[in-house]
Amino acid sequence: MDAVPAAIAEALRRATDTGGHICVLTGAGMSAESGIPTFRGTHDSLWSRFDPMRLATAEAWREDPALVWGWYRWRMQLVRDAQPNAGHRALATLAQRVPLSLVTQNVDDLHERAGSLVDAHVHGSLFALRCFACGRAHAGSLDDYVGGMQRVEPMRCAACGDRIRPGVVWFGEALPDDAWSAATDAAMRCTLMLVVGTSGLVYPAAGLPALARRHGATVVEINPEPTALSAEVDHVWRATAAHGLPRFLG
Ligand code: BV8
Ligand code: ZN
Repeated sequence: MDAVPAAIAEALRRATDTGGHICVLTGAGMSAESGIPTFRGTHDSLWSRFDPMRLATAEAWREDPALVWGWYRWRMQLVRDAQPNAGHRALATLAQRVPLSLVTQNVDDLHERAGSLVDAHVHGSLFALRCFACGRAHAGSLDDYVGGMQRVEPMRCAACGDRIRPGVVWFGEALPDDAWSAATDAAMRCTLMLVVGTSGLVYPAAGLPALARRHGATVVEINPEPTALSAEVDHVWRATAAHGLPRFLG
């Protein structure tokens, strides 16, 4: 799993030598080496008995907001305590050398804390809090969550009194227009797409590699495991984000 496979190194060289544009699509595997559990991997988390597919929904929020908010407060704490890994940092460095658009499905801020400019958070951001009812951004401080697995009563909106929710996209919710158009624009413009750490199961985001390919891009998957996308990419590198991405820097 050491050096970048020749065909992939060649695709990167070709893209950069011809003034091409690279689009990087990241998923939860990007943050795995920072200690953030992935959605579908082996959950080493307190919450493995809860299914994110069930909890990350407006229905779960309506049914038991304190349970869902407790889950998000736990995840926010995890991210706050985590550090960007060598993969996050490598992408920030790569973007200083070649034109690069960063599209992430992740709701953490580890790309930003590594110095990247994120062009699209297609599934929103953990820390962008807003009112569930009126949508008003919550600028106030966070509650006094002390960690661990517990129910936490959500804070209340200063304007309408409804509950404050995390600014993430739940299953069944539309992706933010601006993020989605930035993501599709980057996918259609790029000459090379690197798909890092995603199982390729969640749509419409999982359709971005096929969109890039239809517009002439070479698509490379960087993932230690096979995924739903593996059969439709040009090259596969069974490597992890923190091990593989720094090797793109030469
Ligand atoms: C939409 C935010 C329409 C929340 C997330 C029935 C009803 C309703 C909708 C649907 C339905 N059936 C299908 C759908 C569509 C649905 C969907 O795709 N479902 C799938 C699962 C079947 N999609 C939606 O609902 C989307 N919205 O369609 O709206 C609409 C349109 C107009 C108007 C109204 C509605 C919204 C989807 C967004 C859901 N929100 N996150 C939160 O975080 O709590 S998705 C969630 O999964 C995360 O964002 C995550 O990024 C995303 C995808 O998962 P991955 O990133 O791929 O992570 P995963 O754990 O799966 O895989 C990790 C990978 O990393 C693995 O491959 C592993 O091998 C690899 N890895 C591990 N370690 C490493 C590594 N790689 C590299 N290095 C390592 N070290
Ligand atoms: Zn409100």
